[in-house]
Formats: sequence, structure tokens, C-alpha cells
Amino acid sequence: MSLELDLYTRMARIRAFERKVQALFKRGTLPGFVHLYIGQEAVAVGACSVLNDDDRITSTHRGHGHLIAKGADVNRMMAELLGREDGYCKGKGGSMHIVDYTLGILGANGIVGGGIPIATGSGLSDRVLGRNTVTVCFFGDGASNQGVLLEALNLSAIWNLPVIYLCENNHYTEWMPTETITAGRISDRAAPFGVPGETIDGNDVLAVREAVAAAVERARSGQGPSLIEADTYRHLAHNEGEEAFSGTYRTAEEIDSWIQRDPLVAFREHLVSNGASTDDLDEIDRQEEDRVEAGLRFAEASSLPDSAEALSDLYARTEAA
Ligand SMILES: Cc1ncc(C[n+]2csc(CCOP(=O)(O)OP(=O)(O)O)c2C)c(N)n1
Ligand SMILES: [Mg+2]
Repeated sequence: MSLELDLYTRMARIRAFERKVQALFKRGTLPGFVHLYIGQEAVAVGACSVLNDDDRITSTHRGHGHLIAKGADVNRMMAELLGREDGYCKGKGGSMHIVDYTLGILGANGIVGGGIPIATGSGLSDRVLGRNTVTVCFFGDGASNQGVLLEALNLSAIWNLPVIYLCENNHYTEWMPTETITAGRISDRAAPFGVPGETIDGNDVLAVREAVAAAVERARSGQGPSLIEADTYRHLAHNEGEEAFSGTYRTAEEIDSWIQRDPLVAFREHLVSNGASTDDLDEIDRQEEDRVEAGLRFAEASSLPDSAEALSDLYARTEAA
């Protein structure tokens, strides 16, 4: 499959997964909170498309897209969301705790900004162990107001760490317009540390790929960290079910204007104008929907964890214990 069709396939997989999770939540069969990624697929897919299996990412509370883009198994993800024992955390973690070290996924994270120091530590481990891998740190515009970002940029800069800090600016921090709580441009926060910073179109998967490729290249060749701010938008709620308490905080016109710039539709148009057939793209959409449907069947066939296992895997055992 060509590189571009592979990018489209990953984006379609995320879209299909999120649509299915949304339907499950509406039906009341999904325990816990979910934050869906629809509208932001180009960021995760563009960024992860330039990483190798042994490169690492840190993710967020809105993490399904990052994990799928880095190669996570939708069966085990779906099982985790449904609290089943074949899930990534044996059903005990749910959406915001999915981890797969074998794929370099250092974890989704319910703590806003929580991935930033983890990614920085991951970069430090590359330096200490003399490895040539890199880490991409996904975080939101809301997380950019956590002090830890500035501490991380400082340490990464002085230690020349191979970390790409990738802010997905979807313009909202929960129900708050981010511009009302954020001074200046997020990408400008790199400059005082001598770190390259740029703002890019996060709805253009090829633009994301190009920017992250350049940052990865710099990181691998020992030139240290970068900060990239990807301009994007979430089409859906902050979390599914928010209408029960959030009130109205975005206009229909605003949401619509971003749906007009849907990253999947835009990329589809690009592919068709470069010779792809709509039938082939429809077939990819169908295959990814089938893949997610099979993931749901896998999850439903998996048992709920045994209550006797409630405390296992939760605590590290030390010598003294
Ligand atoms: C340390 C911390 N503070 C507050 C919260 C509650 N909270 C969850 S998501 C969120 C907004 C995050 O906004 P952003 O980083 O822009 O990510 P987005 O939801 O837009 O993807 C907040 C404040 C939290 N989970 N962790
Ligand atoms: Mg945000």
C-alpha cells in the first residue's frame, strides 16, 4: 500500500473506532468517561507515521487516536474500554490508562500535562543509554499552561534531549475557550529556551508529517528538542455526555466551519485529485469499520476480571515487602 493510502487507512481506523465508542457510550454499555478524538486524526497519524516501532510516545486523556496511530491493537483497546480481562490493562484502567511498552506507548494519561515529564524522562533515558530513538509528547493547549512544560523545555534544551513536544491546539480547555486563559502563541514558548517552535495546520496530515519529520531528524542527529503547535479542533464534546452539565459553549457556526475542514475529507479530496479512486477509499473505510466491529466482538467475548484479581498488578513489590 502506498504511504498516502496507509495514512488514510490509519485515519479511517481512528474515525471508525471513535464512532463505535460514541455509539457504545450513548447506548449506556461503556463504563467510565471517554474523550473522543474525531477531528484531530491528522495530528496523531501524521506524527506517528515518521516514527519507528522503538520510538516512543506519551499521550493524554484524549488518547485513542495516538495509540491507534502508533499501532495499538483495537481488539485489546476495545476490551479495555469495556473493562474486560483481555484489555490492555486487564480491564482495570479504561480509556485513560492504556499502555503498550512493546509499541513504545508510554501511556494515555488522565493528568493534564502528565505526559510532559514522562516524555522528558524518556528522552533522558535515550541520552544516558546512548540510544538513537526519539519520543513524541502529545499534549493539549490546556496542558500548555501547566508549569511543567516550561521546566521540561528547559531541561530538554540544556540536555539536548530527543523529544518532540507536540501541542494539539483544539482551542478549548474543557469548556473554556483557550484564548481567554492563554497569553501569546503556544509555539512561541520554545524561543526563550533556544528551542525551535512552529505552528502548523494540524488538519493537514502531510503538513504534520513534514513538520514532525524535520523535528525527528533534528532530534536523532543530536540537535535536541522541538515544540510544534498543531492547529486543530475536536468535532465532538469534551467528554461524551457533557450535554448533561456543560451548557452551550460553542456556536453551531464555529463547529460547522471546522467540520468543513474535516481532516479525513480534506485528505480524501487530495488523494482523489492525485488519482485515487473513491471506490478504493470507500473500501478502506468499510474494512476499518469491520476491523472495529471485530474488535467489539472480541471485547464482548472476553470476561470481566475476576474479583479475586482486584488488587493484582496495582502495587509494585519491593525487596522489603
Ligand atoms: C492536572 C489536571 N487538572 C485538571 C484536570 C481536569 N481536566 C481534564 S481534561 C482538561 C482540559 C484539557 O485541555 P487540553 O489540554 O486542551 O486537552 P483537550 O481536552 O482539549 O484535548 C482538564 C482541565 C485534569 N485531568 N488534570
Ligand atoms: Mg484543548
